[in-house]
Amino acid sequence: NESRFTLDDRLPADYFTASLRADVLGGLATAPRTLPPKWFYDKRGSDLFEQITRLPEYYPTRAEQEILTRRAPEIAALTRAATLIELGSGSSRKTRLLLDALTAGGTLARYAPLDVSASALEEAGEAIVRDYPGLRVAATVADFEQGLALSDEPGPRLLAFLGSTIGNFDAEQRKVFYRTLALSLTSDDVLLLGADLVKDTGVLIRAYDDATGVTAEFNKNVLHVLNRELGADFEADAFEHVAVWNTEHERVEMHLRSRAAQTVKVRDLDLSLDLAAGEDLRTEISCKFRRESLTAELKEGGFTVRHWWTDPQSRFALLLAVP
Ligand code: AVJ
Repeated sequence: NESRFTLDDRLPADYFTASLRADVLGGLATAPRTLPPKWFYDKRGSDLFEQITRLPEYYPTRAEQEILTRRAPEIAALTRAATLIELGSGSSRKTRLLLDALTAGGTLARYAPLDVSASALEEAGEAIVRDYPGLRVAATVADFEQGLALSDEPGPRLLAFLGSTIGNFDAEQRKVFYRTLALSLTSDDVLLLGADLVKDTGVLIRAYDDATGVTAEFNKNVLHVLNRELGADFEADAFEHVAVWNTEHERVEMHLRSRAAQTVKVRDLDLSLDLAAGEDLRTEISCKFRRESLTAELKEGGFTVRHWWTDPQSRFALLLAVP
């Protein structure tokens, strides 16, 4: 099994501290205060996200799974992929639906997950090697925002970017992302993209503000990350978890709202933040999509949408696009 699993760590040794510092200085030091969502996902944050995917209010994971369950055989037949590349693979639970269909189709030789978390890749990779005899797992620890190096994977390659993680990017970041991706793929490769769709605002807000408060814990987890990694002194209880629908940009935003005027110190950055009562830190954007505009932005980014599938309730879309 060992020999079928490789892990290539492409992150520079100081990646976590260096980029976290840059993000905090660039995002938190001045208003409007923002933090990129990637810092939620330490061990505890990843566990909380797993819990979120099982919440009754958080429909995206289940909706995407419904589509994948139904369409995986078609995706395997259409792509005949030799390599499945997955960006931001995390626990790889939904991936198994694709792996099952692609191994049944007899084309798949390699699974290449890419994630910033080495531990998530190790855990998922080892389980997959165990459960799929004959499959090679070539995992890469990398931040796909820094570009992709997909060079030596056998084709045709199916590149999966699931879970509507694309929604964490604003329109400008998505444009750069599509173009970078289009340049790394060849004409027999395909992109499989999961995207959450615009729907009733109440349904959207509840998905990000659940009754049991798991999402609030997840949101506040980023404060624990900053306390631990940068010696900050955030008090989680001094902030309120807020989910907001941004009508102009058609996105849900998660904010942490300062309950009172307070000063927070970030020791390792020599930074002192004066927060007003009611002032928000924006910790995540989760863009919601429409078929026409998503198809158009992909086109502009170098991709033609070939298939568009939704769950029966049209909450979520899975699409196949070619460069
Ligand atoms: C993993 C980024 C797709 O935006 O829905 C879940 C993360 N945040 N609940 C999303 C998340 C709050 C999730 N993504």
